Amino acid sequence: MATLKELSAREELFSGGHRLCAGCGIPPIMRLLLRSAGAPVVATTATGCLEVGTTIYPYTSWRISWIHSAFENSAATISGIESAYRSLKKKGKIAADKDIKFLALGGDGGTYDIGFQALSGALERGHDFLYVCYDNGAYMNTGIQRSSATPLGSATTTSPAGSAHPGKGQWRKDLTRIVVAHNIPYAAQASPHNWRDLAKKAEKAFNTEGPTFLNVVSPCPLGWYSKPELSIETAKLAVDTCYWPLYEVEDGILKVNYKPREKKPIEEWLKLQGRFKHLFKEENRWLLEETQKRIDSEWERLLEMDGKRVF
Ligand SMILES: Cc1ncc(C[n+]2csc(CCOP(=O)(O)OP(=O)(O)O)c2C)c(N)n1
Repeated sequence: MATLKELSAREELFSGGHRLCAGCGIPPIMRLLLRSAGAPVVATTATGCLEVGTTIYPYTSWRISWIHSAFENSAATISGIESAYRSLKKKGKIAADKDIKFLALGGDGGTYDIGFQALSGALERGHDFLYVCYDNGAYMNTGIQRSSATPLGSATTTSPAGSAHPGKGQWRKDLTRIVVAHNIPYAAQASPHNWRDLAKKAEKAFNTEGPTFLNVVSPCPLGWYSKPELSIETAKLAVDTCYWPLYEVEDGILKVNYKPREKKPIEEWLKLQGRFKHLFKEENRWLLEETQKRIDSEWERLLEMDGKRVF
């Protein structure tokens, strides 16, 4: 893996001056991703904060070839590009030794929900690309609507917390597990607070032939009602509470990449975020307990699978 010195000496391909919010998790994820590719990258981005915040005409933050796809088809767009690349190579119109990496990007709405069909199809067809989902846990760009990635009990504009409901009523979809079930050569979960782990996974994914996938937790001060200056700490707590375990599945073998020495109670992560404020009221205590129980059992299950073949 490239060292920190090497990574920092590489060209900055995601420029500053974009309009993403202060404290948004997306920019550090993108900067590290593009630095980790080690080759030219062609990227597609689904409609969402990343696309809207980086391409306000006539400006762009992208110092690479970049295409805005529709909300639902980032993976289909990259499939077409990658197929064209293979065909041009075959025809000798692109040099055989030329190495270009293909990257599809989307938020959780564009990946877990509306873009899922395109993603699943591209994984099944076996295109050579990396898909990265930045998971900020709601449709943030259009006003904080709940997605299937939104945590249980979270208040969003379409799952408001009040006397009738204590926020979202369902557990989040486990997209990483669903992607793993496509039997692709590499899939992992990462977080921007752990740059080494994220860069290593990005490098591995870019250098693996076939479809690869990274699900990266992405703090969102706007929708999480959290302090921008605490974003990285909030991401770290998502991992230290085991809400967002860092693990990878490589050629079918699962590996837990980080086991907190002291697993923190989920309340520590929740209390930094206004979207969970109502959970600390006495009448909603049961939801906190239910959340903790579910996290504990999912973490235990993951530890049981550590080092084992999962497909
Ligand atoms: C077919 C379609 N439906 C709805 C929209 C409106 N829309 C654009 S972005 C977006 C939300 C994106 O959410 P997510 O993928 O989670 O990314 P984020 O905004 O959080 O970055 C929605 C609903 C659209 N562009 N196209």
